[in-house]
Amino acid sequence: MATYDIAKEAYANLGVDTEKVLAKLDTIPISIHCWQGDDVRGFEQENSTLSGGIRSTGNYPGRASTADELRTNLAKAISQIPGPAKINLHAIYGDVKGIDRNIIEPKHFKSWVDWAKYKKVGLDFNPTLFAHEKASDGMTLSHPDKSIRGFWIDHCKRSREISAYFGKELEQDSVCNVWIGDGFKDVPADRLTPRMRLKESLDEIFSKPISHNIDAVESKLFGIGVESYTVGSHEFYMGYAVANNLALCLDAGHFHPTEVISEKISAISIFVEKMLLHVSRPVRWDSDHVVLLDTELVAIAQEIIRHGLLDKVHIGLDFFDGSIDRVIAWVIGTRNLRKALLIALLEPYETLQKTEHEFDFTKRLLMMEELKTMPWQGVWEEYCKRKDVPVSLI
Ligand code: RNT
Ligand code: ZN
Repeated sequence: MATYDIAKEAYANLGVDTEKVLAKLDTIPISIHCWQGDDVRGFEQENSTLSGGIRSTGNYPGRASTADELRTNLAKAISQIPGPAKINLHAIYGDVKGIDRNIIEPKHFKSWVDWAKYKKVGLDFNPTLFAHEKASDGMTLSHPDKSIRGFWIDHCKRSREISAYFGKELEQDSVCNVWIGDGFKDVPADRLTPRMRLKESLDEIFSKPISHNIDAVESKLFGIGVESYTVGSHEFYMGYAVANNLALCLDAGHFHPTEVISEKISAISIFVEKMLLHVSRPVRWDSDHVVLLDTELVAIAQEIIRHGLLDKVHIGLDFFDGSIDRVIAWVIGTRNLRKALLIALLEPYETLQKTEHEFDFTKRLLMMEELKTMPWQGVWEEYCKRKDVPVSLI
């Protein structure tokens, strides 16, 4: 019997219809971050360096240095990744050589829109508030200097316009995610004022409603050089997102090492209309390692699927490893996320829920453990075949 037939029968015995699962899996877009392809450098100038508390390490050959190269490499990755994709761009990835960030326009991203139409992928966007002389104090939207804040406010406003342009052109809302690295290396005297300034800046950025665009805000615990205080903390943005009806972005690497975002999704989902995930992998800190098919990845997928949150949660990736083949890194990480979604969809959740409601914790544990060795690989193989991508990469 073919692998898929064996799997189909095994899941049918649990009341799970693998055909329905495959159809559902194929409706879930994954937003692939462009910045894995060039170690977060962008195309503003020849030799840009990364700053803002994040770091990419490694010098494996093949780093993209032009938008065309990056698109070629993304296309190579996509050809090995089954299922619908969006590409997540940062503002530094447009045709923006010599153009400062406060004056970027949709036209600087037309080449990406043309390509996205041709490749049948959606697009998402991020203003870039790091790796810039006006971010060199380690503060942007919370900077004490009004003119510096103004520069970044303009950048974010223009970013929303670009995101809306993506959404309109591609007939699929684009998520525009604001992340800043603002903070202090050492113990602050005043934790409040920068947060008040950030709130004011955000109020101005989001003052005008804009269609085809979903605004998201991303919190963080700390970054390199900003170990003691981050202005845009989790509490700050959770409050801000709830109060202003914005999407809250949870990055898997932005919490204390014993915290997991899978535990947060259900709670937050009750209070916000939209969420964005930056699926990443912290190793001891926010190191942005390539996403593995590990327990937490499956748990993240389970939280989305079990609670029917697909309409609420936009799923994106965020890792950057320059020490291995950058294209394969995309392929491994994105396939892993798709596999996790498949595993979650194949779960007989209603049965699990029922055992729990009946306080039958023995059966719940037994089932959860048995499910781990169910033949989901057979269904994955079938999905890859149907999507015309390689089943095995080795
Ligand atoms: C940084 C944040 C942010 C960035 C990207 C490049 O810690 O995770 O999302 O990784 O914007
Ligand atoms: Zn992130």
